[in-house]
Parts: sequence; structure tokens; C-alpha cells
Amino acid sequence: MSSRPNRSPNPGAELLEARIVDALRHRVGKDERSAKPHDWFTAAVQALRDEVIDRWMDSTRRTHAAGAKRVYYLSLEFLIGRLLRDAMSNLGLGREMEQALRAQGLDLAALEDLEPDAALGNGGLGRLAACFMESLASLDIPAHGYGIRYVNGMFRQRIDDGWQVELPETWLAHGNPWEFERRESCYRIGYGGDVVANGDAVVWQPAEMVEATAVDTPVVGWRGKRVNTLRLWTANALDPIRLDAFNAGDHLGALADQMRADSLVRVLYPADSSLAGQELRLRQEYFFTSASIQDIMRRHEQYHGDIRTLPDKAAIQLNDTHPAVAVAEIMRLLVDGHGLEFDEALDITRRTVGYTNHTLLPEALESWPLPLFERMLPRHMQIIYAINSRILRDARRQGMSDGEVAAISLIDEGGERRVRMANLAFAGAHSVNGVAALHTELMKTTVFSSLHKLFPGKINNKTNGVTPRRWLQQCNPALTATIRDAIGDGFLDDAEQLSALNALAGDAALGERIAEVKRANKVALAAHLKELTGIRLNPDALFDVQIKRIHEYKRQLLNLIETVALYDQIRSHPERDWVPRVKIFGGKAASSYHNAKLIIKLAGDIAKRINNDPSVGGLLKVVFVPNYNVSLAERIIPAADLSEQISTAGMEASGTGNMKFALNGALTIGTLDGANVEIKDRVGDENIVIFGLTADEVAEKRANGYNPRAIIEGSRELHQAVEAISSGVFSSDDPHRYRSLMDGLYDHDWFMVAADFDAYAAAQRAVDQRWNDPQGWRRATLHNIANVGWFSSDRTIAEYAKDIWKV
Ligand code: 26W
Repeated sequence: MSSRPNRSPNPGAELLEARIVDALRHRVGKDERSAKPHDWFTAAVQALRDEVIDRWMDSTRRTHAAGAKRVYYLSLEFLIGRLLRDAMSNLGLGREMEQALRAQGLDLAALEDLEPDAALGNGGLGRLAACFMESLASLDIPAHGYGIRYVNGMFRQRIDDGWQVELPETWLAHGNPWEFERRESCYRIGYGGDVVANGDAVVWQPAEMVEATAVDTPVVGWRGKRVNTLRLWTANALDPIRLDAFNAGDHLGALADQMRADSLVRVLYPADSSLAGQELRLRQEYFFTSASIQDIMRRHEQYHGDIRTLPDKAAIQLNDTHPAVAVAEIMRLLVDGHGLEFDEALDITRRTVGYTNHTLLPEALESWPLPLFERMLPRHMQIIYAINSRILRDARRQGMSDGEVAAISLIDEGGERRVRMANLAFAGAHSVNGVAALHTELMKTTVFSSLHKLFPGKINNKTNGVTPRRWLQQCNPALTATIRDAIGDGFLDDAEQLSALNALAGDAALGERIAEVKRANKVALAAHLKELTGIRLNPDALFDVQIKRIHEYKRQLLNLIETVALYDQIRSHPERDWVPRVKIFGGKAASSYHNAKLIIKLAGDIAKRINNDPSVGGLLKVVFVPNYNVSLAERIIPAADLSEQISTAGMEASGTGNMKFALNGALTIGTLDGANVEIKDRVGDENIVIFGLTADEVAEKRANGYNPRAIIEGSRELHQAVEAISSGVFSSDDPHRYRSLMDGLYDHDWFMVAADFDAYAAAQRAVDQRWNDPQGWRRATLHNIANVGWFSSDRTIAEYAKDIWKV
């Protein structure tokens, strides 16, 4: 390890090397001889971190000096992934790091692989928060992210005999060199107890208290312009041990408070679309929200004094309803803490808060049983009632109907009474935004139609975006270099300048170079997947990829049934010149989501059968990649030819994977759902493959009766495939395994798999035809890369900053 094969001539690299060795010795406590790869990883991060810290302090000083308004992004999830490459590349130190490590006989890529993914999120919402944090820093906007420092993030997925098994993810096992505990930034969080009169005011006397302590992680923007803070809260008991109890022999009881505190930050809830409704989840939500709001208000008072100017200095954005209790918490602190009148407090709260909605799925809309909410947060419950009485009064005054008033209410009165968090967020925010144009329109006409009528103009659209640093520059350096050679460096600072590529669509040599990069990425992915799964893939086959959470609305099942149909076709007509395909699937299922887990098992069963059938030759392979996560996405997306974005129209709020694939030159096969609609508008109809029902048609079919059985029986290919799966062709060890899953298609098919099947299969054959025209495929690839720069999260954040936050 300590041999020095080639001393680097680069002074930056030499300096970095010296710093790494110094960190290894004096901070890790190892010398070069005894250091293990992980020690070198830690030393490399520590050395880079010094550079980050200087800029971090500089950014903080600048923000104070300017007295500028700050953005606070409250999110229960931050799916950030690895940080080394991100920090290194945003600081422009990638080459130096590589050389510095090589001088010590070390390989940077190998060290990078030692970093665990920070997977403090489920999927799209958490990853969006991470892209937003990076773009905020890149746009030089003073911002803090606020969340929870989960000890166990998203579970690790193992596939045992085809079934998903969830294992704890221990990302902190070797320590976390990126974080800084701030013992001085701590707040008390109360639960339960009573509200008692205090003169003509009231005061909440909680029965229980925990302490929230800040743990900060620096977020480096592009070119290191600004370093912002991701502040994650950890929990402690006020008394870590009750010595009296311990000395009396009650050893466990003496630690009970600390254990209760630990449980608050122990695990991320792994359900991303249905509310488990557990008390602990609400406790987590209030814990991080209260700590964040107290921190924001303390900072405001410290720097600006008058709490009434909060809206001029702070913009608080709620990432979905998970932090929606912030509305009541700000109100409580303004009214009970600062003695403001209720209406003035509500005005201040509203001018400070914005709310982003990420889903319209009814089962994902958070609501809490009222007795639970009232027991845990009695004062907040009073405040919610008081807000409710005002908005319901306004609704009545406007002559709204009983039905509309009921839809607006913060309390769901149907059956067991529940507190509706989306209505609370809507009522307490000045801005309510959707995440793609179609989704925002559906907000207005469906779930929020009455609230939209009461507060016209509140709902606005902010189409999602992804950071082009992680999702182009870092994950696909070869494509980035090729684009630089073609159009220069401008796109590195402004992704919309990728449009200069459009003029080069006729440049065959460029098309060829991009195709070579894609092939090299496919070779690398094939090697990686061989390691992971043992399956050998042909890099010249079309790589057809669907990676995302497993959910029925995302319709992995549509893709799998089509795979079976294609398999049948290839076997029946071996003489046709089939396009060789590799179908790649990846994604986690919520632990309690039976059908999602069954879909994973089905993918494995189909893969086993097809991959071992010599009669399809190398024409079709199916792979289910275990433990899909951010780091795997960074390897898979640059290697994809075809991006599957096939949700039932109207159900995917936006999607962000769709943007990442297009940016890396994959063609999309997709429905007119979420941001697919806007991707199509930008890349052009001829450079995307759209199929299936529109959102309006889906709604119309659901309203006017839909008969999937008739459709299945009327489609030969579909019928054969469904019957094959249903009768156990892929599950001879348990022939009935998929019976009920397939019966669901016949009987209700809520997600309209049958309705869209023929159109989807035809679209796939159209993809084959395009693939057989390599020139045409390359041109379409180029137009995708060229026209999706708009989906940079820099553009999204610039819109939030201008329209919502006014920063
Ligand atoms: C309460 C349980 C729960 C947990 C998480 C319900 C819902 C969620 C999220 C809102 C689900 C989510 O991640 N939504 C996704 O957000 C992305 C970012 O805006 C969108 O691109 C996806 O379309 C949307 O499904």
C-alpha cells in the first residue's frame, strides 16, 4: 500500500496527498503500513473535508453579513447516497484525488465503493430532497435542510429464493466522517400532558420530554461556490440514566427514557405510499418538525429580533405533509410563546410556509386518528380546531355546499374522526405546489378541488428536476467528456445549453462516439451484474430498464406480462429476426405490501425460466437486481437504452428517474403521466414512445365501468401470458402462487394493465424497429440528451426561489 509507483507532478495532488497522509496518521491513527482500505477512505474524506469546511464557514459568514432570507427545507427523508464523489467533483478535485491516491498505490474507485449509501429515504420524494439541497447550494441560495438522522435508513434488500427479505442497513457502523454533532444546538420536544390556563393565555405542560440534538452535514454546491447545511436531528433523554433506579437494581428501567428517545430516530419507515398509521411515526414527525421550527425561530430572534418579520427572513418548505404539524407548531410558539393574537399569528405562519404535494393516491394522504393526535399533541389539536373554524366559516360565507365544506375541513368526520394533514398544510401555507404540470392540474380538479375554490391561486406547479452533477457529470464521465468535446463547457453550469447538441444531430461521428460510450457503460454494468447475480449479459442487446419502488400503479406487472408474451413469441417464431433484449428490473417493496413482494418473486421466476431456456438463445434475458439504491442507479442509468415509465396515467405525480434516463441518452417508453408529458413536449413526439390511456380516459373508464375480463379474453397474447402465469408455468414448485394476482386482473384491474396491454406490446415492437435503425436510434438519443436540460433541479429551484420563497 505504501509503495509510491508514480509521484504526481501536480502540485494540487501533492498537497492533497500530504493532507491525506496527515489525516491518516493524526486523525485515523494509522500509518501507511498498517492502514486498511477503510482507513484510507476515511483519511481521504477527512482531507477533502478540510477544504469543504473552509468554504462552509465562509458561506455562513456571507449569509449573516447579507442578512438575507433563508430557505428551510423540511423533509422526513433525504436520499443522498454517497458523498465523496459529489463533494470531490463539485470542488473540482477529482483529478487531484485520483493522483494523490495513486501515488499511495490506491485506486480511487475502489475507495469510493467503501462508502455506504446514506439512504435516509424511500424513493422519489427523498431523492428529490437530496437533488434540491445540491441545487440550492449550487445556486448560492442560503438554505438548510432539516430531517432525522436515522440510525437505520432504508432496509437492505436480500433476495432469498426469489423472495424479498429486509435486513437492517447499518450505514453508521464505521462512523460517518461527513457529520458534525452540534451539542449546543439542542431543543426540548414535548409529548402528551395537558393545556392549562395561565392568566388569559394558556400553556402546554407536556407529560414527557426528549431532547433533539443537531448533527450537521455540509452540502457542497457546484464549483464549491456555497456550502449549505443539512441538519439532521438525533434524540436523547433529558436524563440519560436514572441513577436512583439503577442503584435500586432496576437496570433496565433506569435506561428506559434513553431507549424511548433512541426509538424515535432508530428507523426510517419503509412504506412510501401507504400510511402505516403507527404512533411512532407521528412522534417522529413532531420530533423533527418541532426541533426544526424552534431552531429557525431561535435563529430569527438572534439575528433579527422581532418575530413578526419571520416571513421576510425565512421561507419554510414542507416536503409533503410529513412535517405539516409545523403549521400548528409555529402558531403555538407565536401565540403561547410570543403572545401574538391568533389571526396575526396565522398570517405570519401562512406567509412563511409553503407545501409541496407529491402524491394523490388516497392511501398515501396522511391522516391521524383524532384521539391519538389529541393525546399526543393537545395544544396543537386546539390550534387545528381554531384554524378549522376560521376556514369553515369562510367557506360557508362564500356559499359553499355541505359537501365542499366537508372536503375542506381539517377533520375527516366520516366514521372514526381523523386529522387531515394535507388540509392542514394547505390551510397553513401561502403556496401549495404540485410536482409536474399534469399532477398540478389533477390536484385542482380532484383531491383539493374544494380547497382550490376557497383559496384560488394557492395551487401552483413546480415541475421536478434532477441534479445534472450527480446524474450526468458524476455518473457518466465519458458522456460528459464527449459532450464537452462537441459543444464546449457551458452546459456544465447551465444544463439547458445541452440544446446546442440539437444542431449536431446530423453529425454521424458524434452519434458514433455517444454510442461507444453507451456500449462501454453497458459492458461495465454487465460485469457488475455478473458479480451480483451470476447472469451473463450481452452488451449488444437492448438494455430495457425499469428501476423504481415496486408498486402496482407503476406497473412492473405490465412489463413482466409483456416479457412473458415476448418469450412466447420468440419461441413460436424463432425464424423472425428478434431484437436481443435484456430486461432489467430493480426496486424495493414495502415490507407489508403483499402484491409488491409477489411481483418481485414473479420477476425472479420469469427470469429463471427464460434465462435457462436454450430455445430463446441469447435473445431475451431477465435480471432482477437486488438491493436497488442510489449507487446502483448511478451505474444502471448510464447503461440503459430504454427507460420504462409506464404508470397508470394520472397516478405517478412526476417521476424523476424518467429525467435521469433521458439525460443519459435512453429513449423512454411511457404513458402520458407525470413529467413524461413534459418530457415528450421537449424531446419531441418522434423521440419518445408514448402508448396507452390518458389520465382522462382512465378516469372515464373507472367511472363508467371497465371490464378487464373481456379485454383479457379478447387479446390472444395477453390471455396466453396471463393464463401461463396463473396456471403455474413459471412456478411449478407452487402452481397457485400467482393465481390470486392474476385473478385480480380479471376481476378489477384497478391499474388498467389489461386496458393498456396491447398498446404497450405494440409500442415495444415499435421500439424493436427503431433499434434496427441504428442511425435513427442515435439521433433520437441525441435529441433526448439535448432537450432535457430543462429538467435540471437548478431550474426547479430557481422557480421555487422566484415564485414561492422570494429569495
Ligand atoms: C405516509 C406514507 C408515505 C410516504 C411517502 C406516503 C407518500 C410518500 C411519498 C409522497 C411518496 C413519493 O415518494 N412520491 C413521489 O415523489 C416524487 C418526487 O416528487 C415524484 O417524482 C413521484 O412521482 C412520487 O411518487
